[in-house]
Amino acid sequence: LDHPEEIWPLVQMYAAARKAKAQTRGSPDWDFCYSLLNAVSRSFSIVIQQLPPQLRDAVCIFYLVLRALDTIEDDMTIPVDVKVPELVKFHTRLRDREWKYVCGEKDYRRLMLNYPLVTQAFLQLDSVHQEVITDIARRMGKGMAEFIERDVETVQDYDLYCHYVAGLTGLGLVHLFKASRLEHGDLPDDLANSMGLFLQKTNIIRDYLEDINEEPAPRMFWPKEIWGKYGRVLEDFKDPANSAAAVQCLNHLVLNVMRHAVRSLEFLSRLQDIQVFRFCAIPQVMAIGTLAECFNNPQVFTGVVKMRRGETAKYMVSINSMRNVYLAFAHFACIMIKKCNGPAQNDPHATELHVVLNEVL
Ligand code: RWZ
Repeated sequence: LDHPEEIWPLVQMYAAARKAKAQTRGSPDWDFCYSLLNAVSRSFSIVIQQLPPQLRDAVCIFYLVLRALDTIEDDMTIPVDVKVPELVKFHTRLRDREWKYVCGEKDYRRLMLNYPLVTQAFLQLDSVHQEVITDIARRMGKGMAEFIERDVETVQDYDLYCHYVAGLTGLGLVHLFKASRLEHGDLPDDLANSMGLFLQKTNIIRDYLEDINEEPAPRMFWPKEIWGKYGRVLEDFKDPANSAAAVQCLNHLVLNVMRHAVRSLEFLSRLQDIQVFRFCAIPQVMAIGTLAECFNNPQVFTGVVKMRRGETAKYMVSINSMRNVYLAFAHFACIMIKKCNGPAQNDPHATELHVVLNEVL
């Protein structure tokens, strides 16, 4: 811990996670699903587990199903002519109790090895929930397959790829919320998509170094239409000699993702159920916090940039109302504005960034 006062939010957070864990059924399928969710994504596990029971199970399985699809997409040892049909057919495997496709590494491999337990849990969900998950897996698999065969080049490609891998998740979640009768309002696809894009693009920006060093081959999602203005090849940004250009490119991508912030806030403001609201809002606040850390920060090209653990915990417990979300967004927008007026004042897009940041103040 960086500071002793950071311990209290952490204590509360872990106490909540333990309590939620104790609520699992003691059946091998559901216990496996929740423990794997916990291993794969600690922060999603916490926000998923605070959902009302009828929705919690569906979202847990939705996450693991998409994570399995993602594991196939990410495994660069699978030949393209095997991977593409596997992604396209993935949705047809969801009802097959025997199906598994062992690939990926570490916890992801454990997910794929034990996939029949996910299927067993999936088949216990309400049929409406099963249909939503199947429909999204079908569209996502098809979209991923499209981008196995071509690269993300233009900003339009970037938005489309992120729509497939994250925006569709937002659309699916809205269907699950409505099917569970927790949300009744108007939640248009475009707003749900923006919420997904805000998270996905933030991860793509933050994970530059991890992705470019990926073995056996890197897979990059930074659009050439943007990075091409700052370098000849993406690898060049790793070289400290190109730090100035790399940071300008990074700032351009931050500007690009911040254009989704207003629609993401609009989406959150339309939610009615407090637990659904927290589930959606916490990751959005973490994302803008991560963007504020990454903005104008050359460390993105040399290591991992993350929010401090205590800060994460603080937001996990404090996001209880739209007012707190606006305050958190304004706080992180201010941090970026200060960087614009100080160290990043010569950035080519400082003016445009000011405009989008002012929209969330
Ligand atoms: C059902 C809450 C694993 C999420 C999608 C499923 C598969 C995209 C990877 C998400 C935050 C990183 C998790 C942006 C959404 N492939 N990106 C629920 C899932 C960011 C989450 C992860 C996306 C996703």
